[in-house]
Amino acid sequence: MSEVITIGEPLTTFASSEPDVPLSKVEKWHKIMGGAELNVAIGVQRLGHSTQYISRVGEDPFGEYVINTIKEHGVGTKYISMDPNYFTGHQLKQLVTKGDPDTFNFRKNSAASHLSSEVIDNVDLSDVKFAHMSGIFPAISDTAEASFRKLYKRLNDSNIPTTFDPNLRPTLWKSKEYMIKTINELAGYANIVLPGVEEGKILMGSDDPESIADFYLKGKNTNTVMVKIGPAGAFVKNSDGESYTVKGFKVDKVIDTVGAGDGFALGVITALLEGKSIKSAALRGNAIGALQVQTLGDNDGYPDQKGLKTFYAKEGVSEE
Ligand code: KDG
Repeated sequence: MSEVITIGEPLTTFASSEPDVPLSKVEKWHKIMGGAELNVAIGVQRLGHSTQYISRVGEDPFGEYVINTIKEHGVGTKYISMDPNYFTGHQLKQLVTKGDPDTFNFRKNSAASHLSSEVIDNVDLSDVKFAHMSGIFPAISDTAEASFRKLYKRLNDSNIPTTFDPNLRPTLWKSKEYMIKTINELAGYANIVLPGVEEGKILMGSDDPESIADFYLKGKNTNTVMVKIGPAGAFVKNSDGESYTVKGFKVDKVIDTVGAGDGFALGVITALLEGKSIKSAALRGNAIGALQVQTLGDNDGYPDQKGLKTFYAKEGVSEE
């Protein structure tokens, strides 16, 4: 029995230990656990909600590391299999003093890219209250895209609420045109779409939050769009035409921006699971995004319920 389900590729990630060194020149690395959808599952679980993560890893030391780490975080591993024929996806990540880090992926022909759609038939959705879908998994192979679509269809047929984060990774897609067309189609199957302003520019040609929201509100199932506007917070618009901005939090020192968007998604999901308003969900998303950018790992900054309360008290804000 799990409240939240997601599908993705976990990444054994090697983060450089010195800032601003090109990846080819790095000599010392820290091993961390990454993967956007897994980050969401880890954060949801840390806030006290149960999760299942659908994936596939190789029968290799990275695969063992991934499964052990996922178990340590308490995320459900029932739908993670080990494949002896392919390797576990991995990534190099650069530490930077400014902006987003450079990354390099080793995931073409990875085990997750061979996650076949029959696996999806056996997923039990009976107790699932929320699903998180992101634009990374369908990018990694045609097989992954087919599995992703099958899961999405089952979620939609069962009326399970879904969030969709475009999570643009142009180097993983077969072409930019295919990426734009597919992401914009997939967004329409979600109830809540979570694009970033920069993604808006690529996906629909504007970085104006309201235009981005209006564009995604045309989606068949979409009733709410939350456009992430970086440190400024989030612009929210719903299908009744109501819109507002939920302000972000000031961060003194950004260590690494990776995982902030996933932090936003898990904040939204957990707040809604706890019966909070959409405005509070965006507030929690902003809070978790701000906490995450102050840490090095891809998911280390996500709080538990106590940490979240402490942060709100320090900032003088509360949820409704
Ligand atoms: O959103 C965070 C992810 O970017 C990171 O954990 C690694 O999944 C990853 C990716 O594809 O970049």
